[in-house]
Amino acid sequence: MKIGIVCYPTYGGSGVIATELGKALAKQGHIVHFITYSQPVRLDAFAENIFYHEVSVIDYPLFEYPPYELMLTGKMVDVAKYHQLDLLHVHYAIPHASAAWHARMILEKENIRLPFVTTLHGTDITLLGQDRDLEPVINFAIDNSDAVTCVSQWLKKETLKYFKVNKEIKVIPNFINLKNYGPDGETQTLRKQYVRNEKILVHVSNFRPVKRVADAVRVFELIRKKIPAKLILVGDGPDMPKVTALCRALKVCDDIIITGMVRQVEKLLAIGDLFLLPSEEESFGLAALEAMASGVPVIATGSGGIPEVIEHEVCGLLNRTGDIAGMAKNALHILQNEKMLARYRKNARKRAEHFAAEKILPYYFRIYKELMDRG
Ligand code: GMT
Repeated sequence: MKIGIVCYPTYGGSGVIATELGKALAKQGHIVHFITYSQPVRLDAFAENIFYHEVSVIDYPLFEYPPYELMLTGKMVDVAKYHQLDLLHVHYAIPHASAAWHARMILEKENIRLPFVTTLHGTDITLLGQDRDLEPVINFAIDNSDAVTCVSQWLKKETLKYFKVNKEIKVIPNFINLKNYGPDGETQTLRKQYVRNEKILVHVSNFRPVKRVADAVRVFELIRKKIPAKLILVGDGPDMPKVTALCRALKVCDDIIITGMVRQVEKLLAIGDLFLLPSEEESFGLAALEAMASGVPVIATGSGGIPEVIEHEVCGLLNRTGDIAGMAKNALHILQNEKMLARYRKNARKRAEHFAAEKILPYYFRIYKELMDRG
């Protein structure tokens, strides 16, 4: 098959999933064309059957807002025609599914068939979907996709709550390449660079308000009052100034390591004892799954699709959003008992196995085949 993949290429779970999916398809011998505005961050491996097409946006003085969606549509049409794509898989309804629909219409006029699969990842539904002007556009894009998937049962329910869609939505949870996670020969050396005998807590995100990174800092402050500990904050984003100011105000800067964006997140996860995910809402929480695959239990909020990923009292503990004291108490409950920590670690890795790439990917491949067979 020749497949076009469209995603947000920057740091974020949807880009990671799209990229890993493309790499897995390429490994099976399919030809994969990524169409994005910059090279996806996890597209690190060279393969002769993976191609990357950059969408560049025209800079014309008349355009106060560059027409990205139209440029993307044009690029989809061009790649589909020239490389004879069999189908497109777009991640995010806006603008990707809308652009794919537009591209499909243009190609139809030339008797070229280009079906497309849309995967909903969360914020396109939960945040953008609440916008009155975008709602009909998202609704249309979902209903006019050839197949629609989403990453959790919770997200499917939310989609059906906010949109009047008739299209069947299949739930395909996110997946993980287990072999890329967990301690390796360098883990102990790396750990020693950060701590002596302190416990390590890790948080990874894009520091958007929905992630509530400030809560992670406050939870850490309470933990550190009881046990020696360090917090590693990985990532960057709009809330970074607020988070830095809070660290200073709480006088915990000496015990908080802010790494900024890191490509090899798995290296830092492997040295962690506990992962903090205090999000307001997560449709899935891929960062938690990455932690679990590394053998790191998770203290999280039980919001959105998180309970579908983290089994409460098995591989992590869940609290209400904003329950800082509760999250700190639960973290200490695990960290202060070595036997329990070891059990939670083991369970975390085991739970991650439910989401192993080789188990989940066939669901996507089946959808592709169905679309091809419909041809
Ligand atoms: O959470 C973000 O800010 C990024 C966003 C994305 O586009 O990657 O994440 C969404 O998709 C991920 C992959 O499916 C999910 O793991 C995240 O839970 C979801 N984020 C939210 O629902 C807030």
